[in-house]
Amino acid sequence: MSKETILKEAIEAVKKCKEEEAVDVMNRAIAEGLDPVEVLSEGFSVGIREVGDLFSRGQVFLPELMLAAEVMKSVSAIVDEEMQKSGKDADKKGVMVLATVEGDVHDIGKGIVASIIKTQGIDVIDLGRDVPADTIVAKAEELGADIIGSSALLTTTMGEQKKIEEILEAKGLKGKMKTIVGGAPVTERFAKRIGADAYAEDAAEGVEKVLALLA
Ligand code: B1M
Repeated sequence: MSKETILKEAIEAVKKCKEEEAVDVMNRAIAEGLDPVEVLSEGFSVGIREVGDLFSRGQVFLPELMLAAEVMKSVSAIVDEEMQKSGKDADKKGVMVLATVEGDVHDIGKGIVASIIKTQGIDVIDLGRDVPADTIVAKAEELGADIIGSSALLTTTMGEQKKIEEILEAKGLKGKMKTIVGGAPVTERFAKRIGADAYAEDAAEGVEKVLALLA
């Protein structure tokens, strides 16, 4: 089966909230030697964003959005498993604390970022979602983290990423502990404005930027 067909099936499975179908598509993609991260980002993620657009136009409602998110969680779990198999022998390069900021429960993208960064020999401590900025910094300090990564999916929660920078500044940790920000409404310009050390548009770029920060 061609990659295009698999990607189309992936998009449809999320849009129709068909969990079993989605898992089957992902397993077939892996069996056929396709890159699961590519299938996730060019297939399933496109599907969930389309559901989000329909939601913002009032054409689907919150329960469907939540069901589609559950489908994403199931396929992301398969990708995570695959990633950990391929990355288990990587040398340890650093410690990263990662979280979705306070007020925000969107954690699918952050989960994908965590799965991929882990494969590079980076210890990723995922604090979950809706995590206050001071908790993120305190945990990073406690664990001696090299990098703090934060994800924000709502325009109303992006300000929490700025708060992280402010706390680091107040504690004299700015520059010593590096920061990377991401999430759909976040931009390179916003990252620069708040003083973050790096911005990544997607998980693949996230890996590149994190490795560059550690180097
Ligand atoms: Co909501 N939501 N949601 N939602 N949701 C959005 C974000 C929205 C754009 C939908 C829309 O209206 N079109 C909109 C935000 C509008 C805005 O702020 N301007 C929205 C809204 C309004 C809401 C609620 C307020 C709805 C309501 O209750 N009325 C509510 C808020 C809850 C809260 O957080 N307090 C809400 C709730 C939910 C669900 C719970 C139903 C569910 C989330 C489930 C979950 O995550 N566990 C959900 C979903 C699924 C979405 C959409 C449809 C999809 C998000 C997603 O998973 N994308 C989203 C629409 C959209 O984004 N276009 C939407 C797929 C994922 C792979 O991509 O997360 O962007 P993404 O991650 C990417 C990159 O951004 C990047 O890499 C990832 C992988 O490539 N990245 C990083 C992300 N973090 C990074 C960190 C990095 C580096 C890269 O370094 C640290």
